[in-house]
Amino acid sequence: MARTHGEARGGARRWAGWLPALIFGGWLAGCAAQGPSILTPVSPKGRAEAELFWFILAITAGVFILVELLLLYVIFRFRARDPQRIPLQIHGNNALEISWTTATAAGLAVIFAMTWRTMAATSTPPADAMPIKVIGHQWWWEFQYPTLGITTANELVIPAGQPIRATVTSADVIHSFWVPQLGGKMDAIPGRENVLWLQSDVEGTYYGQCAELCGVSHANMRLRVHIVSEAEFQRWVEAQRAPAAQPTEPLAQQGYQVFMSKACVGCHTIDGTPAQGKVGPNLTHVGSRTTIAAGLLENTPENMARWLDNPPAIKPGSRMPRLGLTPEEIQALVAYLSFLK
Ligand code: HEC
Ligand SMILES: [Cu+2]
Repeated sequence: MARTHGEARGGARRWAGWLPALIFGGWLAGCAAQGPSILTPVSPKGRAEAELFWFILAITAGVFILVELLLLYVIFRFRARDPQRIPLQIHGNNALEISWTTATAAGLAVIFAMTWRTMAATSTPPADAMPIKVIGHQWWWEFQYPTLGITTANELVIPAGQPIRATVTSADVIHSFWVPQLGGKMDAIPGRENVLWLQSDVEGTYYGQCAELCGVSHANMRLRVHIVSEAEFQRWVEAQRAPAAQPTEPLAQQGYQVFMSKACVGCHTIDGTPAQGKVGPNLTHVGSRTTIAAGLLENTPENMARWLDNPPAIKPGSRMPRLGLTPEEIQALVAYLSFLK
């Protein structure tokens, strides 16, 4: 009995020895992957926050190294050479205690001041910011551009260099809007509007993710931010403001009929048609998005067919139910939806 116990302990200890190596290795691998990390910021806000992170890391790493060096010094300098001897009994050392208390307080005061400064510099968007409304839904994102009259989903399009004043809220439970390279998270709380400054000079596509556990498909609630040139943004705005395309080919026309005769109209809006539902994403220009179902699937005809056939199989808990469509209806719907550029 005692032997097995001892062996188990020894085994655990052997593994514990490897743990730091595993964690450190995983951390290095994470850096190499260059994913959507707060350490590769592309926005003024993200850069300010990353600088603060490195600053605090430098201070705390300095403290760590100092403490470990002192510890090693004490271990070797004062180790018990004669186990029989009772060490010198002292009550304390006022000078030492006062100095390490004030040094710690001073260090924390510096960190507090730097954090305060960064928060003050990043919490309010510049005055010329363009407003965008961000609304979290289980399990997708709605984006409204009130000054442009555009409503879209899951993919934000922003011109490079243009500051955005995002007001973040939720239609159901608490979510959290997070695009790591653009800076901090912002809670999406029902009945409340939190303001977040978004901006980037670096064109490209950046990944985001809901960062607050919001139900079974929380991990499937993704988003993308496309930072594009001013000219490209103007083209996008024009296309988004145009009414929904009228299908011209027979299969797409048939798809239009299926859409308007099914439950789809109760949940989805397609501008310029009788479909005015507000439960799911606005589909007026769904064909212009690169993904569907909140970044889960590339927007291809095959994936669209898979989604329409059985949404909860792709996204557990999906608020779009399985509607029992026939393969013919699905093909017609796919033809119509990919028409809506
Ligand atoms: C009960 C409401 C409801 C009905 C009925 C419904 N949908 Fe949906 N639909 C949703 C919701 C909610 C989503 C968002 C799912 C998600 O990403 O979590 C969605 C997503 C979609 C998407 C993906 C959009 C995107 O940009 O990600 C398409 C396309 C779509 N629905 C088409 C249809 C069609 C076609 C019908 C009718 C056959 C239909 N829906 C019926 C609620 C509904
Ligand atoms: Cu969420």
